[in-house]
Amino acid sequence: MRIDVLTIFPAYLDALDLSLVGKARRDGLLDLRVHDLRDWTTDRHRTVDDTPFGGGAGMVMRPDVWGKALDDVLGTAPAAEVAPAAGTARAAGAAPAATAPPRRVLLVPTPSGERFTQALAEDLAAADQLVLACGRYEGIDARVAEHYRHTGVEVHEISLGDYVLNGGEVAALVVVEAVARLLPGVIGNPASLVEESHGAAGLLEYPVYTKPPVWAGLAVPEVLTSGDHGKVARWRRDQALARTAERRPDMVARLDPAALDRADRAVLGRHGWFVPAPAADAAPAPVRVRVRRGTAADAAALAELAAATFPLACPPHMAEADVQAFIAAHLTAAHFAAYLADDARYLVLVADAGRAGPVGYTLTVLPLTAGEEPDAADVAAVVTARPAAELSKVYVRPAFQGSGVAGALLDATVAEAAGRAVDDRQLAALWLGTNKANRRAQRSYSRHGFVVAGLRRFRVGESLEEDVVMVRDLRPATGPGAAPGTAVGETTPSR
Ligand code: JDH
Repeated sequence: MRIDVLTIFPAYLDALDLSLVGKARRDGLLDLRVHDLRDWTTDRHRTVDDTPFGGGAGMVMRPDVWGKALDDVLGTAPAAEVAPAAGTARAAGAAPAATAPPRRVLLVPTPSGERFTQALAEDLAAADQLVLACGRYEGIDARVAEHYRHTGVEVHEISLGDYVLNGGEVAALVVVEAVARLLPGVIGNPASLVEESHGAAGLLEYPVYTKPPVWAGLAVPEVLTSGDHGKVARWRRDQALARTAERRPDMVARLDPAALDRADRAVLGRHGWFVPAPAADAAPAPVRVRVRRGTAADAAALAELAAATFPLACPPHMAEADVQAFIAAHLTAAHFAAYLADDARYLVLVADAGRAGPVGYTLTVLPLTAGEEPDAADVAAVVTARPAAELSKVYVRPAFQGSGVAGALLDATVAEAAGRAVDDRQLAALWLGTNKANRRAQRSYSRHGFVVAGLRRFRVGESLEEDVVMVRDLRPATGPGAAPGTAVGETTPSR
């Protein structure tokens, strides 16, 4: 590959004699030529800039100087087109030449360019010639890029990122280094390139470690010295997912859910990212969902969510009229406004998907005094810990059922409830009633520390329903047999 760099500061690119790029040049894999733009000036002061038309601060680089320089290095000088070299003109009807014309690309770094990415570097690595036009001052007269585009040259105005540099030279260094390492023979061990492109696609890299095994009091994570390759691979993927979730939400939102297994989804869920079920109109992508306390402003949206979700959770024998009557009697915006206004009695947590609005909520009914009985006598009989609060509703929009949002809501509700006191007594238990036939719900609650305590019977319209009562102990566990979800027994950092 040939790369030409045009600049008024050729010495800026001296670094390209070093390291991998320097070796590629010496090995003849890369023909890199750095030119002084002033060599194409004709005046005594070797002027490359002038004042901006329309006024404003600073100076702009003249297009005429750039035009002469670029025509020379691109080989697009008008004379070459009018008079092709003897013997190159093709007779009419002759077969096209077997070799494609060389692909020449003009790259113009500018703060207003398209982001320079690995994808563009990979594309550029297949070109025959790159020409980098490094501007200074306020940049290059806009007609330069326009003219070469019209001439049929492939032109990319590129930017390294959203910060302001003084000129295009640093971008030229970046482009040369990013492209050169992709050229065949430049990297000694091409396996690392293969790993790069087939590794955890779309994720940040996992952290890496070497000797000594303990440094500055910090131990290398034990799994890396365990010799268990399966565990190492899973740990590295967990780390890559966690880092990406923490540092690059833009990358998480672009992940392909088809490439995410259960363990991946669990890691993302712990960082607040959930994959909804595919919708008719859109391929699913991970969505950021934050669990927060409800406010008065949530009343209407929660009522809508409850009305849309409640019927789906009802047993099939329940009459539609009974279902609708229940919604009208318990799940209107006015009901939610009342819950949200009374935070001594009700705890409302909302799973908030940002612009998509609430995708789930929990409603917990708190006792007002430590001795207060839970709402039904048969429940009081099975829930012996006091004071106890009732986890009355866990509603999740169908698209997010199975995504882990319910689990995140449950964890947050348990954590909030565990922090509550009634009459100066810590809440001791969270209980709930769930339909006896709904095994899936019961499994989900037991995964979050709820244990079956007994049964309760109640009416919905004409039908007699039976619920399983499950209880989650909120008292801090002691010792290694601690209940799941408590802080006790959680891993601590090695320092
Ligand atoms: C090429 C000259 C300096 C500085 C005007 C722009 C306010 C225009 N990622 C990148 N950042 N900067 C460059 C870059 C900078 C360059 C040149 C590339 C040639 N300059 C220059 C300031 C302005 N300024 C920002 N606005 C917010 C107005 C040019 C770059 C790359 N690649």
